[in-house]
Amino acid sequence: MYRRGRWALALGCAAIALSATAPAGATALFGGSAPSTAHASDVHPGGAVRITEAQVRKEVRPAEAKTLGRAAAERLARDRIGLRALDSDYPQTTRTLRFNKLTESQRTHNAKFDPAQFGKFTDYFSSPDFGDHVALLPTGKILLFSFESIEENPTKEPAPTQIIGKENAGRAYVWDPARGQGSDAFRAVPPPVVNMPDGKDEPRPAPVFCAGHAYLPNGMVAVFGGNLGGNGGTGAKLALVFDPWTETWHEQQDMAVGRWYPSVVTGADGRQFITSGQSEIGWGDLSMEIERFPAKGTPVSYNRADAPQGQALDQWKTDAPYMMDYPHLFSLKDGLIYGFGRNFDEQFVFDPQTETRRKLPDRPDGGMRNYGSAVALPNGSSGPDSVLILGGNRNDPNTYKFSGGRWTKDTPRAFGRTQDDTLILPDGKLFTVNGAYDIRDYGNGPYNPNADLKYRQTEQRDDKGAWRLGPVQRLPRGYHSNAVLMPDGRIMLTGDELQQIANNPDIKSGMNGTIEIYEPSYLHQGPRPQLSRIPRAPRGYASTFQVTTNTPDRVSKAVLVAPITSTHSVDTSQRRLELPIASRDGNHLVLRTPQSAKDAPPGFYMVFLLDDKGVPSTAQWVQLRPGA
Ligand SMILES: [Cu+2]
Repeated sequence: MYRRGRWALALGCAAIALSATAPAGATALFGGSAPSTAHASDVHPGGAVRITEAQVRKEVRPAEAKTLGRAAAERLARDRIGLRALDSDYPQTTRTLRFNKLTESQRTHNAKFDPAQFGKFTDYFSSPDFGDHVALLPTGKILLFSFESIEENPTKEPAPTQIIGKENAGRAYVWDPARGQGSDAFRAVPPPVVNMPDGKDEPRPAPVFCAGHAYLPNGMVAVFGGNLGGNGGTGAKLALVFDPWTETWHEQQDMAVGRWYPSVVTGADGRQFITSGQSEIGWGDLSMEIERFPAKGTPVSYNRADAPQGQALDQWKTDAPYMMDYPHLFSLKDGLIYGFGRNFDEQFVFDPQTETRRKLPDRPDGGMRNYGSAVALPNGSSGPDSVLILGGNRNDPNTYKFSGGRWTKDTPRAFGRTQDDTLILPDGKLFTVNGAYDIRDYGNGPYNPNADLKYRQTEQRDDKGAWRLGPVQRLPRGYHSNAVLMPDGRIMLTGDELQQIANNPDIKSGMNGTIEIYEPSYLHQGPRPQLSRIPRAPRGYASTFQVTTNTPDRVSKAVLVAPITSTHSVDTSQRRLELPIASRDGNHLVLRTPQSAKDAPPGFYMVFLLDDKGVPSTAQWVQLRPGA
């Protein structure tokens, strides 16, 4: 029935006349690769679908009228007319042509890259979700969530951000890579049905998109905020937990304030630090309160059988005065929470013990950064003490490092990009994918899916900090794009509903998202070390544990890599630590765990064994838990 909902919604917008301007996509297909300087600002408003009684009479199928009754047959007839109207609003041929062209240009461009040097894009397949929010689960599966789009025309806004009522709903799926790439590899795990406080009394799957998220120490994913609807982005108070072990959602008590575009990080104490986001009043009114989950008096759950249910949050004594949403939060090795705001002068450090904050020096770029990537840099066997701010300014290729209380300019990338994602690979190198010119702008004006193709280029940073461009991804992916390092060492790309809608060769298939797989160069450099066994029980800090390998001669390092949960280029969980090898005995290696929860907050981590070139094994999971 959701199809009906979608065109009926377009009908609901009938007061808005069709724009007199031709849709942007129709004429400028595959234009030059240089970004247009004349930046179109005409956003094409939603079109009207007007259906006359005569049209309905003509469309009604006598067989349907006979078996279902006249009223039902008329409803179906209206649906068909409505869907055709939406189709004609943006031709399928344009989507197919653009997709074919991207496929072909990817093939040609990537032919020159040696996979052993640059890695290789291997797979591209349909997904039932856009993947605007992702979380690698400690089961090896990947949680994808977003919303039902309200548009199949990529020159219009596809997200129900401005919708108040039942069309403003969330959706979620789990992809199991072990089951391959067909539709049965995905399982629908819809968010719990809630009745949003929007005055509509229209219960629907919780609109948990444009929220913030982080892992709980028991491997679950806590999601805070979402879309209340309207006014340019209005925050919901939702607090939900996704249990990967049972693949079920659990509602918690509401937050004190609404949050649309908040950030969340898990601290050394295993609790979530939640701040920022547009408030319940809407865009421009930010929620500066800092909330904590669970509340101070509630014990943190380390047990995978204990899904929090109806737990309360509480508030810090201080607040976080960010004027821009989605700040980058990191819990660094001193146990403090660092919050790097998008404005240059909104850099703070927060102390979970004293619930106080302190201002950090201004970021030297002296400006505002759009959504863009940031990572906590690997620091040997210690937790990270430095952060690299990368994306967010299309005019600034520089990267900025915060370390030891001060900023330095770090090695530049080839060009500036926003909406990018940067991953820490098991070998410690950084890898950037995705990116765009601006929000829903790929270089040729807003809501024009024809992209400046330079943003499809991946870019990799070596041990010395030097960047080099690599193979191109299939789709341009900007706003709402994501990338995930998988336990087998491959990288999954997804997200950006506008591009996924714009390039769907079959928009009526019911699969309106896509996933791309990239194999880093380390998967093309011969045999890999093997990690055969790891203890299942949680491990404590400053202790040791034994792993088994069939390739002891090929193991020179062991590393701990945190899983990724990300959205809007914000990923607060990524970190990589070496696990020193304490001793070796045949096929057995004894590994040392991190010194304290400040180095690596409690939770589930991937353990990779590496050879001397940095080629990783497939990972296995270990849970770090204080006192275990
Ligand atoms: Cu968003």
